[in-house]
Amino acid sequence: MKTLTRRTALVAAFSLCAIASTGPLAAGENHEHMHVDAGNFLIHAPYARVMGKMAKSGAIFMGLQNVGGTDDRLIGASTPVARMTSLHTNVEDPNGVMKMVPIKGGVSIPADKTHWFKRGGDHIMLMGLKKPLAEGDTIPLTLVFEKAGKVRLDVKVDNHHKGDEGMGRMNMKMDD
Ligand SMILES: [Cu+2]
Repeated sequence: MKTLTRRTALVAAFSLCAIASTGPLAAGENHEHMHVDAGNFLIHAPYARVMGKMAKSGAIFMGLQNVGGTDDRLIGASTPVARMTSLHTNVEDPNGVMKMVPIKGGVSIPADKTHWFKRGGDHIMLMGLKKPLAEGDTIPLTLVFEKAGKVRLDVKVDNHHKGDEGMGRMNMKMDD
């Protein structure tokens, strides 16, 4: 029952984004979730959470909607709260275990498309956290796009994020 409810909520959230990305983006348009207008990109529902047992790592998730009218690419990210920030994805190894690997060459985001960074898939990895990601804290994040350049935003820590648990297994191999 719980699972069903979550799945329904997820479908609802994605439907909203589908509507938003196909229609014209009128000023003051309401989304059910928080979004950031960053010029060429609309950033949907960004949040950060801790990863791993020792909470020395974290990850940031969001939807990046390209509204700039030209194909672009996310080539990097940085935040002062982590010693290393990188673009990661999850792949299944020959034994069926999901492993995190760096995304080489960045993430392509064609014009008018939305790319979701979500649990079990692509994510912005934070390694060597200088302090724990405390619930409700806000951390500064800089995204670097090939064409749109640097975009600075604040990302809220939400360690109990609901809605994307069904996106995939997060059976990570981590050293911490
Ligand atoms: Cu990762």
